[in-house]
Amino acid sequence: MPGTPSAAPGGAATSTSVATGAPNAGEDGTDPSLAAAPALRFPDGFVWGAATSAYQIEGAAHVDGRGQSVWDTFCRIPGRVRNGETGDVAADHYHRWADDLDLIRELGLKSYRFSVSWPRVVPTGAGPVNRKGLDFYKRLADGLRNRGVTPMVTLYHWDTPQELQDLGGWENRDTAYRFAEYAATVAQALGDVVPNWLTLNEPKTIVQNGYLSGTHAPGKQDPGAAYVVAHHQLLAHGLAVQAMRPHLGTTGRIGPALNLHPCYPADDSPQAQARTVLHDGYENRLYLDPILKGSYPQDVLDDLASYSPIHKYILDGDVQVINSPVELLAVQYYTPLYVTAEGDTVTRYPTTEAFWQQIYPEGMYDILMRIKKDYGDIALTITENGLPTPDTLGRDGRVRDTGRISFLRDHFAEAHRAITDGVNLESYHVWSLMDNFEWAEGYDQRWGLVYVDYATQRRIRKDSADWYSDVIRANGL
Ligand code: IFM
Repeated sequence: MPGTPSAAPGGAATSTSVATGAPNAGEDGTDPSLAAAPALRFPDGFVWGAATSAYQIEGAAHVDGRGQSVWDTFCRIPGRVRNGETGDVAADHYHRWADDLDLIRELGLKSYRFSVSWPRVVPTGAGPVNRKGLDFYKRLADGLRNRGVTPMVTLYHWDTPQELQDLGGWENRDTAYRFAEYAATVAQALGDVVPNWLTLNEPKTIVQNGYLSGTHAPGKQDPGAAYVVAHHQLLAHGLAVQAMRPHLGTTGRIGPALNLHPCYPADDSPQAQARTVLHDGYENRLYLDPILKGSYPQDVLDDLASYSPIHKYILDGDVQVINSPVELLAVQYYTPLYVTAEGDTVTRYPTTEAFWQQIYPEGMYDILMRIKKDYGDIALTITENGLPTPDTLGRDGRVRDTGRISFLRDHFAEAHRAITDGVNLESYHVWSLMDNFEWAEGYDQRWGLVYVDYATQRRIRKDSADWYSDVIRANGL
């Protein structure tokens, strides 16, 4: 299984190193250098935003008819989530949504990416629609529009309804059809207010963390099944695109949200080079090729033949469905991967509190340029980029997350370089708007621009939030 990846977001962390740097934030948290004309100006109309997902912030797990998801189940298995934490309350966004939207407006965000909880809308995954659940997202989307913020909706951010999991989850082809029905329901309800739609968030993380390492729900370690799960998710993407289309008018755009990893050989040996090509196949081409080119990468299929029955699950016509036209590609960039002659991955750069994340901003440029080269000029949006930092609330009420400012500045600069070199990048969403439930890490890691004091649910803008507001106002850095 040479391509089996080792780095994926949200796994159990052991590393302690942090991002460093020398940000320019002044005493009041703003960046004086941005008051003048920015050195790196983004194109007019470039859209700045931030992202969250339902299970990570909403809480209200047992409210208004929400069904159970695989994460509700997983969190209750002893030892699976740090400190035994759950998303039951999280940042209580379900109840605090209006204040949170005010905060979004105050920060000056132009786009806000949130996810819809499948079990909140279809509690059993296949049965009747829960009107109260759907109404919550309608309020959210309308509330954003009323505040001048463009909503971007992700339909699946890992919260598979438990009842579907009991029937096999993504191992069961039927789940792809149920997802398409649910996607159509949401598109019908919100299609008039939401212009940008993402089907699945990081299908690769479900494969790697959910079915290879088992560090995420549903917590399996079954390489054979893992790639059946990959295919059924991709099929679900294509079926959803087709099912949603009639509800989105002429302006609604749809795409997948893929976490892409630029892969580099760890040394100059031909073996490392060859392993890197295959690793790239597992990390990137396995998802990009069927969606954007209408074919699975042959080298990955050949490699899979020895340990996964995926071939038997790819039925006639599936790849054409997966290849249904999309208008957007959402890219989530966190880390590069360095591949050895043995096919392992090694760490080259400082990591963050997330052990799998090496700080390498140039990787952002490389992955964007590579998409342009291999997949053309489809509109690109960065839907996630960020890092956890060891944020604490000071006595003065400030959270001085200088590492986050440095990190974002360097990554924004690489995005700017890619735009300058012709990449069709239209927007950038920082992960995350606020601190939240970081899956197997529970609440230990803080990824937000906004600090959440979980004891009181008070929101406090970190220095990075003020700095980001300045960037947005200047449309550059
Ligand atoms: O928090 C996650 C998010 O849910 C998906 N992408 C990676 C983030 C950081 O691990």
